[in-house]
Amino acid sequence: MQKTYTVQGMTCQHCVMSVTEEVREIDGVEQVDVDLASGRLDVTAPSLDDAAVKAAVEEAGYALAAAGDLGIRPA
Ligand SMILES: [Cu+2]
Repeated sequence: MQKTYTVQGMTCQHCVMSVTEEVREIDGVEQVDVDLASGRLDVTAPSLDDAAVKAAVEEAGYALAAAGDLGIRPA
């Protein structure tokens, strides 16, 4: 499955790398794609805990967007 979130606060490619590295550390995550311009975060995993994604993004120093509980983008 793939889930898409919105990350706030990223300003450069280094931010993208930080978020990517942290989210990659979540158990079972197969692929992480971050788009700096839109703040779009795509995560691919067999199953995915939104709270774990939120924690990873916060660990990197950023936040998921307020839209929706966890910044999850509507499909
Ligand atoms: Cu940065």
